[in-house]
Amino acid sequence: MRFQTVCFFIFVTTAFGADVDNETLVTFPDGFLLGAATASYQIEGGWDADGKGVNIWDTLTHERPHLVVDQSSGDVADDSYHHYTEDVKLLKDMGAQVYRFSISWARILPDGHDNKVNQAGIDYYNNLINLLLDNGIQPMVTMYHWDLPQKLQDLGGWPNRVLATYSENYARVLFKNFGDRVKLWLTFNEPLTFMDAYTSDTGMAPSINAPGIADYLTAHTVILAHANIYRMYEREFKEQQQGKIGIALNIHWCEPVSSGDVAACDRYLPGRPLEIFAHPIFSEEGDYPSVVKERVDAISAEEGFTTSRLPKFTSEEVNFTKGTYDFLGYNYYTAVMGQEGVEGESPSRTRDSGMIQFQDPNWPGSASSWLKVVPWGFRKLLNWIANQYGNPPIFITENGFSDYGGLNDTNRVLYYTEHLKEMLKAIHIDEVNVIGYTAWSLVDNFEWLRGYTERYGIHEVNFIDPSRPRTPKESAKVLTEIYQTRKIPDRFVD
Ligand code: GBH
Repeated sequence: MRFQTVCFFIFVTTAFGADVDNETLVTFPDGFLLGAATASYQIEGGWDADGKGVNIWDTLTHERPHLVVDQSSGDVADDSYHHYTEDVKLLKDMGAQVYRFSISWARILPDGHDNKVNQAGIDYYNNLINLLLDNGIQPMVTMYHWDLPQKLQDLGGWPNRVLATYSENYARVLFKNFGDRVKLWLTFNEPLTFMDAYTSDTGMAPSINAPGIADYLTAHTVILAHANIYRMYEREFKEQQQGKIGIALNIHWCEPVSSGDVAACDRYLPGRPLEIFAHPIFSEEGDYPSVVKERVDAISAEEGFTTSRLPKFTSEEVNFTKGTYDFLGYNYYTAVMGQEGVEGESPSRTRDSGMIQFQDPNWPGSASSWLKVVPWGFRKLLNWIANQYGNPPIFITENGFSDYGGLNDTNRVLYYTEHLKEMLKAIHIDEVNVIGYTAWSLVDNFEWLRGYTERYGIHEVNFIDPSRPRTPKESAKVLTEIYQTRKIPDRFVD
C-alpha cells in the first residue's frame, strides 16, 4: 500500500525535461493504433483456388518439401481464404483497431503481370476489407510478404531490375481496387530477410545460392520498386485517396561486446541489415550509407571483382528515392551481441560487415533458435531509429514470440507485456514517435521453413481439423485487456 503510494508520485524526467507520471508511462497515447498482423502465404491456403497463380512458396513446398522441417506447406494453412470472417471476429473480440495482412500477388495477378487480373482474388480482398471496416477495424495492407509469382522468379526474381517496374504495375492494381478504403500501405515486408533468400540453396524461397551478389541486387531492385510505388501513388492517387505508405524493415538490436566494439555494431546497424534499406529512403542525404559503399567496393576489389558487388544509384535515383515514406514500419523480435572481426564466406554480406555476431546465452529463449527475449533492445533500437532519421513516425508492424503450442502461453504473455512497456518508455520518456503496434501473429500459422513446429499465434489453430478452429490463448486474453483498457494492467507493472 505504502509502496504503491510512493510509486504513484515518482516522476521520470525525460531528455526533453517533460515529467511523466507512472500512470502515463503504462498508457497508450490517444490515437495510437493497436492490432495484430498476418501474411498471405502463412494463413490463406487456397493455394490454387479460383484462378490463383503459383508463387515461389508453392514451388518450394511442392518441389523441395525437405527444405521445410516438417515437410508441410501453406496449401491449406489456416484456410483464411475460406475462414477470413473468423479472423475478423477474433480481431473484433480483442478490440483491435487495425489488422495488418498481406496480399498474395499471384492471387491478384496470376502471372505477375497486370495484363491479366484475377477477379476472384480482387473479390476475396474486397470482402475482407469491407468486413474489417464494417467492424471498425482499419486495414493495413502489405503488398509483398515474400510470395513472388513464380513467373517473375522465372525471369530471375528480385535481382532482375525489371521487377521494380512490374511491382509498380502490381501496386497500381491494388490502389485502383482497394485504395478507396485502404489508407495504410506497406510496400515490402523485411527486404532484409528476402534478400537472404538469394544467399543459400537451402534457405527461404527461391533458395538461390549467390551470397554477396544476388542479395545486393535484390536490395537495389526493392529500393527502386518502393520508390516507384511511392512516387506513382503521389502522381496518380494520393490527392484523392489520402493514404499513407511505409515499408516494414527489420533488424535485431546490436549490443557491443565491449567499448572497442561500438564501431562494429555501428557498422552492423548501417551496414549489414537495416540501413541498406533505411538510408536511401529515410536519411536526408539518401543513397546507401557511405560505410557500406566503401567497404563493399574495397572488399570486392580485394576479392578480384572488376565491378563492385554493390550496385550504384545515379544521382537522379538518389533524389527520386529519398523521402519516399509517410512512416517507417519496424519489426522487432530480438537482439545480438556484436564484436569486431571477420566471419562468413567470401563473398558475402556477413563478411562485408566486418562483425562477428552471437547471442548472450543468458538471454531467455523461445522455440526459434534465433529469437531470444531482449525487451530492452526494443527501446534502444527505437531510439536509434529516431536519432538516425529525425524521429519519423514509426509503426511497429511485428513483435512476437514462438513456443511449441498450447493455450497457457505464459512466456508469450511476458514477452508482450515486457516489450510493450519498453515501447511505452520510448514513447513517453524518450519521445520517440511510435504511432501503432500490430502483434505477430493473430493466429498460429505456417512459419516458413519451420512449418507448423514453431507457433507465433495469440490464437491457437487446430491444423488437423478441416475447419481449422481458432481458440484464444492466454496471450490473446491479456492483449484483449490491454487493447480495451489502453494500458498495461497493474499486475504486470513492478
Ligand atoms: C518475421 O521475420 C516475418 O516477417 C514473419 O513472416 C515471421 O512469421 C516472423 O518473423 C517469425 O519468424 O532460421 O536461424 O536461419 C523475422 C525475421 C528473419 C527471423 C529470418 C528468422 C531466420 C533465422 N526472421 N530468420 S534462421
